[in-house]
Amino acid sequence: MTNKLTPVTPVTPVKIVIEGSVALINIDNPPVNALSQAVRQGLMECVATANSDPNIGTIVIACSGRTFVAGADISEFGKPPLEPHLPDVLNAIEQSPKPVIAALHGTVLGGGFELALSCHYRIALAGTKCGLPEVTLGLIPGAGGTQRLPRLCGIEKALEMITSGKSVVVEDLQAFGVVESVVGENLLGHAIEYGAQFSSQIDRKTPVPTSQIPAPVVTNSQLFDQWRAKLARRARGQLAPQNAIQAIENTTLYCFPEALAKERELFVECRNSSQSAAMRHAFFAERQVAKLDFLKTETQALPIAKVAVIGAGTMGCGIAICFASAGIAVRLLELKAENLQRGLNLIAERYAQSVDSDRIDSQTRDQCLALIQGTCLYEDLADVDLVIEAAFENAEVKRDIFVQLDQVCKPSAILASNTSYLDINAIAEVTARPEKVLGMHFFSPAHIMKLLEVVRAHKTDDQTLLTAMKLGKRIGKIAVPVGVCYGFVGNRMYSAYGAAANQLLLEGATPEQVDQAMEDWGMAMGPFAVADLSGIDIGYKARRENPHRPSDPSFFRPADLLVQQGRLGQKTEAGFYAYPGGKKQPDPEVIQLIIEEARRLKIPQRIIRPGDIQRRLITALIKEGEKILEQGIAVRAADIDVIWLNGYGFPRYRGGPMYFANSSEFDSPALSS
Ligand code: 3H9
Repeated sequence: MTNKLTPVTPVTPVKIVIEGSVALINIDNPPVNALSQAVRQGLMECVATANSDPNIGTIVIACSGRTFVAGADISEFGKPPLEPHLPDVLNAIEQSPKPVIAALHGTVLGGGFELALSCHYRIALAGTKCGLPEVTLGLIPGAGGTQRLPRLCGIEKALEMITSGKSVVVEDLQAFGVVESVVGENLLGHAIEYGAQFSSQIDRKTPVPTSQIPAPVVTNSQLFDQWRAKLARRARGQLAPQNAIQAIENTTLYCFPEALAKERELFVECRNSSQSAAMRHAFFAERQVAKLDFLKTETQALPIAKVAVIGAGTMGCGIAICFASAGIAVRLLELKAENLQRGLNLIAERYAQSVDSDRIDSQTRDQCLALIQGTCLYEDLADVDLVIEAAFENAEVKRDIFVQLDQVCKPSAILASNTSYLDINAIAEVTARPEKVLGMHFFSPAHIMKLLEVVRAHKTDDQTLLTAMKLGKRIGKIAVPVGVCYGFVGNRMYSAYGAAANQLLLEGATPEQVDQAMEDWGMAMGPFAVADLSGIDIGYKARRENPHRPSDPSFFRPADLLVQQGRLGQKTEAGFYAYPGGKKQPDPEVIQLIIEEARRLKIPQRIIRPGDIQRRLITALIKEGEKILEQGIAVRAADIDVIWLNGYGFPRYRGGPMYFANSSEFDSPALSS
C-alpha cells in the first residue's frame, strides 16, 4: 500500500491520498469545510486526477475537522459567482466512471449533502446529521438536491426535508436507502474498505448515477398543491419554500437535465431576492453577536459547573430546565416547601412532555431530573458558581435576595438577575461584588425561546460578561450583550411599538386591523393578540415602575383602561378581544371603549390603511432602536436585529428592524404589501 500526498496547488484545501487502489480525496477547509471556490476547484481537479490514474479503482471523498462539508460558502453569495459552479462539479463527480463514496460525519448540510448525493455511495458515522437548510437562508438547494434527493428517498420525504430545512440523522436516512452503511467508528477505514471491494472486482461495472434512477411516480394529483397551500400558511410571504416545491415537482415533469436547469433558475431567483439577502444577514449577525471585540483580549471565562436558580415559578423552572438539559447541576431555591414542590412537579411534567413527543428518551429525562435539586435554604447555595434570580418582578424583593446571595455565595460566584425591566445597577449596589453582578434576561417560555439578553451593568467586569455569554451559548441560547436601561433592548423597543399600536387605536384602527396588518407584514403575531396572550397587566405593572413614564394622557391608552376594567387578556377571557368558549373574536365593547376614550382625549378618528399601520409601527420600532444604538445600550445594529428575530417574532426574511431600516423596502410601497 503506497501513501502519497499530492497537493493540487500549493494552497489547495483539497488533497488526494492514495490508499492502494483507492483515491482518498480530503477536504480541509475550516471551520465547516464550506464549498468555497478553492474547494470546488480542488474537487474538480482531484476527481479528474483520480479518474486519469489507471491504478485507481475507487474514490472516497471525506473531510478533516469536525464535519463533512456543511454547505456552499454563504459569504460568496451576493458576490459575482466564480467558476467552477457547484452543479458542474457535482455532475462531474456523478459522471465519474469509477465509484465515488462519500464518508460522512458531523453536519452534512446544503451543498455538502448535495455533494454526498452526487456520489454513488454514502457511508456515515453514527449520529451524523444530514439536511438541506437552504430555505432558512431564503434559498433552495441549487446543486441538484431537489432532483437527486427525491430519487433516493421519494417525493414526500424530500418535500418534508427541503421545505422545513430540518436535518435528519443518518440512521433514519439509512431506512430510506439514502445511506448505504452507518458505522460506529473508524469512518475512513470503513469507507476505504468499502471502496476496495469495487476496485478488486475484475469486470467492475460503471456505477449508476443518482440522476439515472427513475423519478418517483406521484399518485396523489393534489400533492404539490396541498404542499403549496400548507407552506403559504406556515411560511407566509416567503419565496423559497414555494420555489422548492416547484423544483421538486419538476422531478416528475421533466427529464433530469431539464429539471436541473430549472432548479438553477429557481435557485438564482431566490439568491438574488431581498429575502435571501436578509436571511443571510441574520445568519452572520447571529454568529457575530458572540464576538466581544470590546473586551480585553486576555479575558478568560470562569468555569461554571453548578448554578442556582432563585424562584420556582414558571420562569425559574424554565431556566432550571435549560441548565439541566445542558448537563449543568442546578439548585432550585424557593422559600416555601409547597411552592418548591409545585415547581419540581412542573419541571417533571415538562420533561415528561418531551419524552412523549420523542424529543428526548426516558434515560435523558432521568439524567436531567437528577441534576436538579430543590432547596428552601440559602446556605445550600454556598458552592454554586453562578446564581440566576428569577423571583417576583419587584425592586425591593430583588434587592433583599441579592443581599442574602452576597452573604452566602462564594466570593467568585456570579450573581445574575432575570429581571425584564428593573435597574441592575441598583441591584448590584446592594452587594459587595458589583463587578460580578449582571442581568441574564431569559424570554418566556425560557426552556424554548432561544434569546438571552446579557445585561452589563456599569460595574460588571469583562470576565463576568464573557462567562455569562459563553454560558448562554452552552445552554443553546443566542446570547446578546446589552446595557442597562428600562426594558433593555427588546422590551424597550417593544414598549415603543406597543405605544404606537395603542395610539393607532385612538386614531381609528381596530385591534383586529392592527394585528392583521402586522401579521400580513410578517410578524408572528399582532401586538394585541400578543398582549392578550401574555396578559395586558404585565406591561401595565411594568409601566407603573418606570421612572421615565411619559405624562401624556394618551400613553398606553386603551391598554391601561382595559386593565383597570379587569380585562387582562386570555386569562380573564377578555382583553383586546373577547374569548367566548376560548375562541378569539373582535369585541364591540372594546371598540366602543376606544371610541369614547378617543373622544375624551379629543383625538379625531379616521380609517387607517394597513400600509399606514405597518409604517407607523415599524418606524416606531426603528426609531427606538436608533436611540438605543446612540446611547450605546446595544453594541451593534445587527445585535438589535438578532434580538427581534429571536425574541419577538420579527420576520427573518426582513432581516430585523435595523437591517430593514437600511433596505430599499423601508418607506417604499413594499411596506404595505
Ligand atoms: C447552500 O449550501 C446552497 C447550495 O444548495 C447551492 C449552491 C449552488 N458558509 O454556526 P457556527 C461559519 S447554502 C460560510 O458558529 P456551529 C460561521 O459563520 C448553505 N461560513 O458553528 C462561523 O464563522 P465565524 C447551506 C459558514 O458549530 C463558523 O463557520 N448550509 C458556513 O455552532 C462556525 O459556525 C447551511 O446553511 C457556510 N455554509 O454550527 C449550514 N457555515 O467563526 C450553515 C458556518 O467566523 N451552518 N460558517 O463566526 C450551520 O448551520 C452551522 O454553522 C453548523 C455548525 C451546524 C455547520
